[in-house]
Amino acid sequence: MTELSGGPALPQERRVVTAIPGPKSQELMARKQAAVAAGVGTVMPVFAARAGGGVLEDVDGNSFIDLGSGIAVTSVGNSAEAVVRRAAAQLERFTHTCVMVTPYEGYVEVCEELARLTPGDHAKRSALFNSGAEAVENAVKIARSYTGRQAVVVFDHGYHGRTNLTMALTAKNMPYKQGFGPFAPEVYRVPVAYPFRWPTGPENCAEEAAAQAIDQISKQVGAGNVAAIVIEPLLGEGGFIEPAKGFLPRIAEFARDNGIVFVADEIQSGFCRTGRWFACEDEGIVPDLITTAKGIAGGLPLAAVTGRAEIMDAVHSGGLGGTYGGNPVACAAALGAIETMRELDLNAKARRIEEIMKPRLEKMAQQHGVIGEVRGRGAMIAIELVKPGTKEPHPEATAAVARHCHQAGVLVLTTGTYGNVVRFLPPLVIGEDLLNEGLDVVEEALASLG
Ligand code: PLZ
Repeated sequence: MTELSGGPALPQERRVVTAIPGPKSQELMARKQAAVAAGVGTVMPVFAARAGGGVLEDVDGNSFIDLGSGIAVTSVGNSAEAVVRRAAAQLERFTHTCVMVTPYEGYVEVCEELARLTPGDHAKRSALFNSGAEAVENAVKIARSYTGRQAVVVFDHGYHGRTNLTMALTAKNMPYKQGFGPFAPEVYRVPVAYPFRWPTGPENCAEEAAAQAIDQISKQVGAGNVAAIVIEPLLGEGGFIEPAKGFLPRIAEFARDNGIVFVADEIQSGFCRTGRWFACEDEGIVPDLITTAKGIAGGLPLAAVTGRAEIMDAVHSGGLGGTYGGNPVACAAALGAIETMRELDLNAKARRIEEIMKPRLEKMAQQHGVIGEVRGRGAMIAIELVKPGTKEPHPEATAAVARHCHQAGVLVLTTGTYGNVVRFLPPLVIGEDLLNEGLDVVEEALASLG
């Protein structure tokens, strides 16, 4: 396990030594309430002290099995050796110049890696930013500049960020949009192929959803007005929805036929998370533009837009930028994260995690009617909870399962438009024993629902 964890030599164990939250966390939480804006919520009320490999230790000495990776970020583990080594070396050399003032090699190296790793062997260019939302915004800017068109098409259950434009692109109102409008115009939402909830059943889902989406785009927006179609190949915040097979290729084909820039938002699903460098590879999709963030830099803030050279280069010089985009320390960390992914073959590790998790969760689904569906790929796996015998979402049971896990020393996250999905995003370097122990606790949590 230690050979995989890379991070600080933290005991790779679950250990609950106080009530959750413990006294030190409670004290800090009181300070948080007095100093931090109420809008900045918290999933689990404990404060972090250290993290590495598959665990997160809190300030009271509790050690949690990490099945969240800070929302799919620390795929290489927290403070992974190569990330720390490279970032620390860069910190000593210089912390910032601003790439628009004085460029540096690390920025170029990250863009070279992105050209190698993203799907397609066409000429590519990249631009780096600080957050996923910023990358998505820039993908839209680039697509508009290239096409000379304005409309952007997104999908039911999609999530793309919290800035003004990306709030418009995001489907779910609470908590992301409520009270924050007006939103950016020229954004159109169409159906996505969500097999579990498709009215006529999963068999017809891909074909019918694609037909509806294409019909709406053609009739309501006009294909010739659309600059970009933006989609997550595996939808994250919407509930780990895998669009029915065939849907994505059909939409990509429609985009190609109509001169629309096809943007894959792989901010959550990218960089080995689903057992491939990018989730869209599973259906052989080559996006025109791809947005990445989260897993790319082992925990430091970095995001990118990568795509066809002719599209990326359509923007005038000076049209893309930002003071911190592609910060040198974040770039060094990204090179360390990518090195770790290659060296430890984290794609294989993600597939192995699926092999362990899926059969166990399927078995739990047979025993507990509350699990409506087990889905996902690689280390991006979820259970959708329903009122047993129905497809009615069960957010209360979902919250109860998460709470039980937290109290027992397992960090899990929930997700979904209906708040009824428990999602698992372990660091890809997690030890198998630890992962299995985490699943034991999930099983106890389900059993405790009665
Ligand atoms: N696109 C597909 O998953 C971020 C959101 C957490 P940022 N997902 C986690 C929260 O509640 O704010 C995400 C994503 C996809 C874009 C984003 C946005 O990335 O780095 O959070 O801006």
